[in-house]
Amino acid sequence: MADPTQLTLYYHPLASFCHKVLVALYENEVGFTPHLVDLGDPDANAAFKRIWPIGKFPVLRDEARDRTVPESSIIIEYLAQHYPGPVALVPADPEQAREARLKDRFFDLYVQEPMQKIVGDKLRPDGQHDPFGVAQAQALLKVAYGMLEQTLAGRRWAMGEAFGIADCAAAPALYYADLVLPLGAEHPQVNAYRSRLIDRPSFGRVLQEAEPYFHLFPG
Ligand SMILES: N[C@@H](CCC(=O)N[C@@H](CS)C(=O)NCC(=O)O)C(=O)O
Repeated sequence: MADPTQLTLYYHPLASFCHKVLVALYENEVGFTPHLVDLGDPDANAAFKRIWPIGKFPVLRDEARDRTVPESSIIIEYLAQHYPGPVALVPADPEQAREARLKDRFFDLYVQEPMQKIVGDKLRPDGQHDPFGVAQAQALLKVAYGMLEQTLAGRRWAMGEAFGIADCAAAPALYYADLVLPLGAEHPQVNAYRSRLIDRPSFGRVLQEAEPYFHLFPG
């Protein structure tokens, strides 16, 4: 297990892209120090932007290697490379690895990002909403749901029997997407996959830790 003092995760317990990395950390029981960033606090916000000026979390800081690693997929690649465990987050086989990365991108770009757009719009002040953008996001999510309904048929996890990076991405993406655009009865495969993700102990722990903050989730 990694020395928890050498890895610091800048994150927020409610943030879906942070959930993705937390699942990866918990899967392999990698020790780390959680650093909760309150972006609403000007000092904390400024301090975080000195680490990663883009200002989006998660960001992993590895003191042992003197590396600052932003972007959830890159963090998971980094963990797979430097802090491996029983769960191979990225498959060893290059063809399988490419496929897993595509699925990771799919969940980020076509499920999580449209979900964020819909949620983000609820947080906008009156007069600043973007109904056209929200409708586009809903349409994209529906296409993604339909594609997943096909690709998940007969699979326990995104890549088959082995849990990995794509499932880390899928867990928060589908958890929240269903809240803003319900999967409904027409997506039984995706619904069942989402339930399996929620039952996975690593994601269950993430949801439990997010519980005290759920009242901040709009709607
Ligand atoms: N591409 C980034 C996206 C990260 C992201 O969007 N993080 C959200 C939280 S889930 C965030 O930091 N939002 C705060 C903001 O945009 O101000 C990743 O994969 O890590």
